[in-house]
Amino acid sequence: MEDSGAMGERDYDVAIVGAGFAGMYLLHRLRGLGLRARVIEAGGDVGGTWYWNRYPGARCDIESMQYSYQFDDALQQEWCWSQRYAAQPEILQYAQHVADRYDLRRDIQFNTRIKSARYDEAASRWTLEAEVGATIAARFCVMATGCLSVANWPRIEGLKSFAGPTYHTALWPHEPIDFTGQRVAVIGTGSSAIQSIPLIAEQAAELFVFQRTPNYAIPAHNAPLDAEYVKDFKANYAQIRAEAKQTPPGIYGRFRQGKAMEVTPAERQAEYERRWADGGLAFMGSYGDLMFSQESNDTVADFVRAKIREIVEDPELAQTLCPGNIIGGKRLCVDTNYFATFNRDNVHLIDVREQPIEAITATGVRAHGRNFAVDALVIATGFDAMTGALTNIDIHGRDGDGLRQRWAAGPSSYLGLAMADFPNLFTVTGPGSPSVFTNMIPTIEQHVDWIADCIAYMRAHDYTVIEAEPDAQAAWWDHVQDVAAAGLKTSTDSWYLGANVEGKARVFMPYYGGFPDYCRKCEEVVAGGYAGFALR
Ligand code: NA7
Repeated sequence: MEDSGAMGERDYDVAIVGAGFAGMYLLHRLRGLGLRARVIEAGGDVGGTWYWNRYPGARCDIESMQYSYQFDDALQQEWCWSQRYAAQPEILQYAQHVADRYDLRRDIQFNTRIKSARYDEAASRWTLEAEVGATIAARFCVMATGCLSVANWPRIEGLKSFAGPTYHTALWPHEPIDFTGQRVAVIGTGSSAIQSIPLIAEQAAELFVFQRTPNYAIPAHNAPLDAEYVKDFKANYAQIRAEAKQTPPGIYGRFRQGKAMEVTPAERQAEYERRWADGGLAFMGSYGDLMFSQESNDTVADFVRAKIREIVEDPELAQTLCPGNIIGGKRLCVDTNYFATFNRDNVHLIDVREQPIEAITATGVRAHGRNFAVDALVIATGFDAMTGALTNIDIHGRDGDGLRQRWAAGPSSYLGLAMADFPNLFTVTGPGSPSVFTNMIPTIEQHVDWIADCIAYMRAHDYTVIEAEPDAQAAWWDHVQDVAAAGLKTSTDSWYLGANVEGKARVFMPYYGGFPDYCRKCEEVVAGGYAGFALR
């Protein structure tokens, strides 16, 4: 693929935004094709969401042996995970190891946040402009900007007036924060709060947890990895990875197809007990219909509520911690000592469901008519998920229409990979991709391979422009909505629906049809000569 050279060193075949797991692997693949690619990254190093999310207890909820690249067997054989679920520092070290091993950093520009991307139709090129300094141009632009990368700040009066330090879990400082002897408030009880609260509680003098919606959490039973288990896993990696690709979440594990109501209550109880003892997200793999039948879902939700009542000593407190909505509507959490933490004398739960937080004051959080005085504020209110990182950039396609305007009433995308009227622009795990319902790294690899293969195909066939066709995009998006509506997922307010961000359109964004069906569709598109895409 030729380069015009008009912009000298700043003109590339492919501009990649983001140096998380997607951007890193894409750079590696494109180099292998002999293409000139440049990655622009807002952070100071690689790692994406794992670079920013450094709050205490930050940990992946997918087991380490599977939350890793598989594109190079030597890499997966040599890397040694220490625990069943790796903590953020170890995942970041892994990302850094990959950057070193493949010498990626020489083509990554760090500390540079892209503010706009514009397509010039006459030149068939994208121009990307950074907030400060750099402008680069490239034939293709790939947004490898992640699904959970833009912090969501709550709109609470007086948030900026707090005199002490305010920490957002998604933008945690790089130096360790010591809460010893402090009074701390945590706002939110999603995954980030559930992971950090037990550790903050061990340090803080008093911890006030402001809960709007209680969440389900399954114990992680995290532990150091057994050497024999790792050896065996590594010896069978290829087989395990292949089997994982055949399961809906793309995760190797026990996912049963049967219906919960087809077995006796005693059998169900035994199955849930076994899975509770095993721990982790595979808990929801007990039966195939848990996310499709209210009756089945009730059985598993009741089971978890009973566990919460067993763990939490004060019955009234336990009741406040028991979620009432379906289990799995919001993303299920995986915890270590979360519910037990509420048995501590220094931990206080404030239910702000009926009476929302009134304001943040200079000295604390005002709720229920009183001021909870604290020394530090932890905001654990999540992300502008799936679309935030894309709409934060002013992206303009062929006819100058901006993505922000296009998506004002909700996103639409062909396969989560490309959008009509945005030629030569790809997204990795964009809306409409199975992304967050799957093991992200293998899904990222699949998307990156698809994009790299597509660019190679275009080069081989002398095409310079590719663009999703509006009809194909609309059909895929209808399918994404139909699949979601067929189950229980849409019945709960969640970030999958954009419900967590005030003013955001409520549209179900990830594809819930499972990884195998998604991959099949992508393969059919390729086999059909990039069916649903216009190539010029
Ligand atoms: P989440 O899961 O979006 O959780 C955010 C939490 O913050 C949730 O409990 C919210 O309650 C709560 N929240 C948001 N705004 C407020 C206000 N104004 N007052 C009180 N509480 C509020 O974000 P996480 O960072 O924990 O996790 C995101 C994903 O990262 C997670 O699912 C994993 O995939 C990794 P709500 O439920 O909206 O009532």
